[in-house]
Order: sequence, then C-alpha cells, then structure tokens
Amino acid sequence: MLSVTAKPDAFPLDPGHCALVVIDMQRDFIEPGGFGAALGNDVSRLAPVVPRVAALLALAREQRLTVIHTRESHLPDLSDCPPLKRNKLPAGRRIGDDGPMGRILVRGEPGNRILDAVAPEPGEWQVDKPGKGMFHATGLDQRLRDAGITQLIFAGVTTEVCVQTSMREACDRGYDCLVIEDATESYFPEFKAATLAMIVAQGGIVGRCASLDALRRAFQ
Ligand code: TIU
Repeated sequence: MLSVTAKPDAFPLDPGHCALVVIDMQRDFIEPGGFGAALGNDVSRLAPVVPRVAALLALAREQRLTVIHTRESHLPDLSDCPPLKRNKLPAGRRIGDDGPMGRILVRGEPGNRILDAVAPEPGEWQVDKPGKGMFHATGLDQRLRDAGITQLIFAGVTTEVCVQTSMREACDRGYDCLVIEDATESYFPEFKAATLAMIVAQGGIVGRCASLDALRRAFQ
C-alpha cells in the first residue's frame, strides 16, 4: 500500500485496485459553441486544466492504473434527457439543438468528442452518462466491482458539478476517493475552491484532495 499526502489526511493508495476517472473532458464543455457556453459560461477558463489532466493521464498509464473517461451526453432522441434539463435553456441553446459542433450534448456529435490532448487510449474505459453523476444509467458500479476496483482518483470538469457529484456518489457506494485538485477545474474559481474546502471539511468521509505532485511522489 502506498500513501498519498492529501487533505484532510493521507490517502492509502492500492494501485492494483485503483482507477483514474477523468470526467467529461469533452469539447462540449471546453470549446466555444458547446453546452458549457450555452449555459453562459466563459469556457476559456477551463483551458489551463487540459495539460494538467494530460500529465495525470500519463502518470496513470505509466503506473498501469485502470483509466476511465466519462462523457456527459444524451441519446439522439433525447429519451434520456429530463425535460427540465432541456427546457430551462432558451431555444437555440438547448440540449439537442444544432450548434457549431453539431447537436448540443448529443452522443456521437463532434462536440461530444473528448479533446485530443486527453483522448482515451485503446483498452481504457469510456462511459457515456446522461446525468451529472457517473453511476446513473451507466452500469458502472457493477463494472467496477467486477474489475475489483475499490479506489477512485478523480479529475476533469467541472469540479462542483460532474466531478463532485460523481465522487460523492462513489463514496456512498463504498469507494475510497481522491480528487486531484490541480487536474480539475470550474468556470467559477470560487466554486472550485469551495468544493475542495467542503470535501476537506467533511473529514475524509466524502473523499480527500491532493495535488498531482503529491500523487507522483507516492509512486516514487
Ligand atoms: N454546468 C457545469 O458546470 N457542468 C456540467 O453541466 N457538466 C459537467 O460538469 N461535466
């Protein structure tokens, strides 16, 4: 068992039973014209996290961790999209509407593609999820259990939405969780800071926080 220096306390790392989960590093959230922009966000705020997630992926691959990539997306007929999620936005910016990267947040459209710099490699898991959390309607919990995964390291976007939701739901299911604070980002720096502070304030019950460097040191 390795040990990662983390907050509020050290994270015991068991590489053979640990997966890296990279949440929603898709064009929809990081490039102009996608769902993130449709929500009114300044998507340029997420650009700096891309090379950091790429560095984390390189480390995970070097250490032979299981690697999982998620994408938030809906079926082309939108049968898996709750009406509220679609109808709260103005026409032209709704899920399923046509945008510069194809239909917004629809599975298989150009906008739904994970950025090249952090793209999945052969053998890595790809999970399409209609929700903010990664367990809803994905079958992922059973797949992780079948693979003997008991620990999850989180990265990706956005910290307070899909990353936090997925991590909290993972803790509820009994996984030991760690978020890499410099490999996750939000459109709102204050929301990211508050999310990490909330995790630390819960005493480790809803996961822990560590830097990429601290994770790297644990493997040395
Ligand atoms: N709105 C926002 O910040 N995020 C999302 O809608 N999805 C994810 O976080 N992936």
